[in-house]
Amino acid sequence: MTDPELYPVPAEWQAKARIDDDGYRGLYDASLADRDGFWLEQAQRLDWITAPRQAGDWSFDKDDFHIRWFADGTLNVAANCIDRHLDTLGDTTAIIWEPDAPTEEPRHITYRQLHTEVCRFANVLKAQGVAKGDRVTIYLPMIPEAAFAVLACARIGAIHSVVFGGFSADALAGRIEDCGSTLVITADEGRRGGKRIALKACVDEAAKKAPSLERTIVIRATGADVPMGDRDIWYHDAAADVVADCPPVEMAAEDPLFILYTSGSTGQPKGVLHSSGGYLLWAAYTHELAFDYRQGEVFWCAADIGWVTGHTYILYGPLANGATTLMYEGLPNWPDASRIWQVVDRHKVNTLFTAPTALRALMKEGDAPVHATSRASLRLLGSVGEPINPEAWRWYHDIVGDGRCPVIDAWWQTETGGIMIAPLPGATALKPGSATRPLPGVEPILVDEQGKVLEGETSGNLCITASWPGQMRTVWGDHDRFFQTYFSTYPGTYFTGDGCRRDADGYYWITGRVDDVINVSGHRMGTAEVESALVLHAHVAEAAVVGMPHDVKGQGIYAYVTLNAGVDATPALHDELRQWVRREIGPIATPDALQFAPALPKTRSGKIMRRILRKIAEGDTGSLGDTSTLADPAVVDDLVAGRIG
Ligand code: 6R9
Repeated sequence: MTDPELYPVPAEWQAKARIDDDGYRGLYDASLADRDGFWLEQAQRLDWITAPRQAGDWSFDKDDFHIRWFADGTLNVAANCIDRHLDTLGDTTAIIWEPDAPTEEPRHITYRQLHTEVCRFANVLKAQGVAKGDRVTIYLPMIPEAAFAVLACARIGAIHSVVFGGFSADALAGRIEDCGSTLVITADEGRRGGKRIALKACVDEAAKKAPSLERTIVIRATGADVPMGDRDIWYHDAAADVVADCPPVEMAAEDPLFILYTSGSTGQPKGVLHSSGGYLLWAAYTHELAFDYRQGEVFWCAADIGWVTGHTYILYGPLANGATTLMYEGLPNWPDASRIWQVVDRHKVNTLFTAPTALRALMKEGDAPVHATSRASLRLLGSVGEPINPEAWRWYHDIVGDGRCPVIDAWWQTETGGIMIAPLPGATALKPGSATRPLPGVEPILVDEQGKVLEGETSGNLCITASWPGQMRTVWGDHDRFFQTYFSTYPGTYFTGDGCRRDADGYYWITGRVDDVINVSGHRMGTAEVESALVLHAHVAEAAVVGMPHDVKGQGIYAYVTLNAGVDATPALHDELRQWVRREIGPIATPDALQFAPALPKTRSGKIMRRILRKIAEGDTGSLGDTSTLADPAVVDDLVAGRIG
C-alpha cells in the first residue's frame, strides 16, 4: 500500500468477518469469470415463486439496447421482506421507530405486526381500486405508516413513487402527473425538529395542478385539524373496513417495483424505474456484504425514505435480510447536538449509516456532545451521498467510533439501486476519503473525454462497463431519455456523471459530479431545475445556477439572475426570489447566494460560459482563463465586482 494514511483491517474484524481480503479477491474474480453463474447463485438469497434459470440479458449498444435480469423468475418483494421471516423471526423487531421528540416513546414493530399492518394497508389500496402496475404516490413523513405503505404497494404489485416530504406542492404535482398516479398517500402533518410540516395542505395545493389525482388517503399523524374534501379519506376509517390478510401477488422479476424521481442535468427530474427481482437482490446483497450484516443486529440508516438511500437501506435491504431496522422521524441535531448519539445508545445501534453533511454539522458542535454518550454498541459506521472530506472521516472514525469501527464510505446512485463501490469491513484497508474498491459484480472503468479507457493510476469519468442486477431499467415514460442520458456519452458503457481518481492501489476516489448537477447536503439538485424555477418569476429575464463550496452542505447553490428591463435589483426582490425557488421546488433548492447580474457571460453563439460562473462563485477570480471568446468580455468585470461571498 502506497498511501501514507492507511487504516488496516482491525484484528478483531480480521478474525470474525465473513469475507477477508483473499475472500474479496476470490469473489470479485468469480463474479467476472462467470457472471451468470455468480448471479444465479446470489439470487438464492431471495425466495422465488419460480426460480430464475436466466441471469443477465442485456446490451448497452444503441441498436440492441435492453437490460433484463432473472427474466424467467417470479417473486413477491413484500413476501421476501416479511412473510418468509415469520416462522423464524415473527416475534423479532423488524422496525424500531424513534419519534421526533426524545420524550416520546419509541415503537417496536415485530415482523408479525409488520405483516398485519402491510396486509391491512394493501387491502385498503385494493378497496380503492389499486391494482398491479398502477402508480401510487407516497408523500409521508418518517412514520411507520410510510414503511407499511411502501410494502403494501409491493405486496399487490402497485408501483410506488415516494416523494420527499420536503418537496413543494409544485414539485409534488409534477411527480404525480409525470407517472399518472391517481392516488396519493399522505398525512395530516409531518414533524421534524419540533416543527410541523403541513403535508395534507400541500397535497391539496398540488391537486389543483395534478388532474390525474383522484383519491388521497390521509394518515392521522399529529391529529391536526385538516379539511377533508370529496377526494380525501382517512386511513384509519378505511383500515377498519378491511381484513388483515392479503395474499402477495406473483410478480415477474422484471415487473417494476418503484419509481423515484431524481435530478439530472436537464430541467425535469427523471423518474428512475427499478425492477422487482434485480433491485431486491441488489439491496439484500449489498446490505449484507458492505455492512457484514449479522442476524440480530440493529441497523440504522439515518436517511429519509424520500431518497434512494432510505428505500434501499431503511427498508428493502435490511428487511429482506431479516434485520432490525431503525426509522427515525427527526433530525440528527435536535433538540441538541448529541441526539443522534443518544438514539444510538437508546436502541443499541450496531451500524450507523449517515451522510457527510450531517457529520460536518455535528462536528462543528465539538466533541463534548459525542463524549456525553457511550456508543459502545457501534461496530460499523457508514457514509453516503457525497465525497467525505478526510477531516470529517477522521472525526467519524476517531471520535464517534472511538477508533474501533471501520468507516464504510459507500459510493452509489439512485440509478444503481444500491452500493457499488465500498470497502468490506473485514477485507479492505481504509483510506479517508476513498470509497475504496468495487463490490464483486461491479466493473468500473475510467475514461477520458473522448471515451478512451484509462488504465492504472489515473483520473477520468467514472463508467460501469457491465450491467448489474440493481441497475435502473428505464426513465419512466421516456426510454429514449434513459439511453441518451447514460449510454450515449461513452457508447457501450453506463456513464455515472461522476469524476473519479484511481490510485496506485486500485482505490477509487470520487471527485464529484462532472455534469450540471449540484450535490447539496448529499441531495442532487439540477442547475437547470433551479434556473427554470427562477425564470418563472415575472421579473426575471435569465438565470444561471452553479455550485459553490459550502463548509457544511458540501456544495451550495449560487444563482446569477438578470432582471427584466426597468426592474430594480432591490434587497426585497433578492429575498423574494430566494423564497420563490423555495416555494417552487422546496427548501433544499433555496439559493445560498443570489447575485443580480446586468448580463451573463456568453459566447458569440449565445452559450452561457458556466466555467467562468463557477470560478467566480468559488471565489477563484484570479484564474478565469480565456475570456476572449465572450461576446462581451466586460460582463465578467461586473460579475466579479458584484460577487457574493
Ligand atoms: C446514494 C445517493 C448520487 C450522487 C453520485 C455522487 C454522489 C453518493 C457518494 C458520492 C462520493 C460517496 N455520491 N455517494 N460521492 N462518495 N460515497 O446518494 O444517490 O442521491 O442519486 O446521488 O451522489 O456524485 O453520483 P443520489
